Amino acid sequence: MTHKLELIYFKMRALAEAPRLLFHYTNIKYEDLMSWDYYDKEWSEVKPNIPFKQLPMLIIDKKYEICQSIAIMTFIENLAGINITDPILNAKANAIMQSAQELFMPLNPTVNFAKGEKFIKKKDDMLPFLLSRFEDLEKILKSNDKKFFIFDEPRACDFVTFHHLDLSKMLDPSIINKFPRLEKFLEDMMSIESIKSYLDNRPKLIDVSIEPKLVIDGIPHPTGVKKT
Ligand SMILES: N[C@@H](CCC(=O)N[C@@H](CS)C(=O)NCC(=O)O)C(=O)O
Repeated sequence: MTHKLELIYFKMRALAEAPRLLFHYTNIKYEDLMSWDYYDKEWSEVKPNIPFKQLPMLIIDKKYEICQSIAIMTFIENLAGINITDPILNAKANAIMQSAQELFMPLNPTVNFAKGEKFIKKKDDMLPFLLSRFEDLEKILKSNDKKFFIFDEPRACDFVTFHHLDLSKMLDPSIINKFPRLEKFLEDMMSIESIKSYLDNRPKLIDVSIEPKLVIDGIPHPTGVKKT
């Protein structure tokens, strides 16, 4: 059965990225919409009526509103029929996905919004956590003989991890350089044609740490929750 799928988000490279990557990888059609384009209202007016008052949210068949990016990832995996059926591997994948997702704060807001001295301070403050979590992730990849975290083909946990590791390059490219197995993981993900094509065509995030903007249809827009 084909569903109408609408992914609602803002102008930032953050929690909608893994769902977008997984939609492209699984070749599931969806519409990508800014909150103000979907609701024709400012975010402050929309927010109180969203189930968990934050985005991304996936609207299914104009009827079901699914918040929480991890819930959206699990839904896409189920819809595509690539969910991990072995209970132990499934639990392992969930632990990886949640551990990668914990990198969200403060990595994503810093890369998307912080400027100047604040950017540098936030980067320095989060560095020990990033190094420790990257080390954990690298250890898991090294301990199995698979290309990705669970199988030789990526699953939801790989896309969530990919997003945060990839974003860390915009915080400081030298962090990931310390982890060759994670770099290989990024390379392997980026060499998948559907992923490469998504990455090549997505809005570019520019002027990070100065005045971050997303280049949408050739026009640079300040990152944020407001229509520009
Ligand atoms: N745990 C949630 C976090 C969602 C979240 O933090 N969304 C932010 C953008 S990345 C948001 O909606 N910010 C606007 C607001 O809180 O008003 C998820 O994984 O989806």
